[in-house]
Amino acid sequence: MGQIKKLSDSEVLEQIKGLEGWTFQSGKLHKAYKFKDFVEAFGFMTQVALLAETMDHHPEWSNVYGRVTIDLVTHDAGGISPRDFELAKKIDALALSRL
Ligand code: H2B
Repeated sequence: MGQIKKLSDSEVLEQIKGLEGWTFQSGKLHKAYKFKDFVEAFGFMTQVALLAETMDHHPEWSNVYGRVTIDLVTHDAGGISPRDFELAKKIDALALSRL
């Protein structure tokens, strides 16, 4: 696990340009999703949870009714790694599939 590469701030800022709606905040990849109600939000969270488990890469997140706020960081790397970008893209694909 110790071999995961931590990306530099400039690498993060470059790669984040390829994502929609994600920002680099407090050393993490951050995005807030809005769904029409709690059931939609929680259904999305359930899908993300199962995806995260298969990737062995887990989000920091919170939920208030239809809003799901997600922060991605690689604890084992002490910063952002390619795994965070991989998970961010997959979470976006899940969110799109629920619209
Ligand atoms: N998730 C995240 N976001 N960062 C990690 O470093 C991490 C993880 N490490 N999920 C995994 C689990 C590790 O603790 C297990 C043992 O593989």
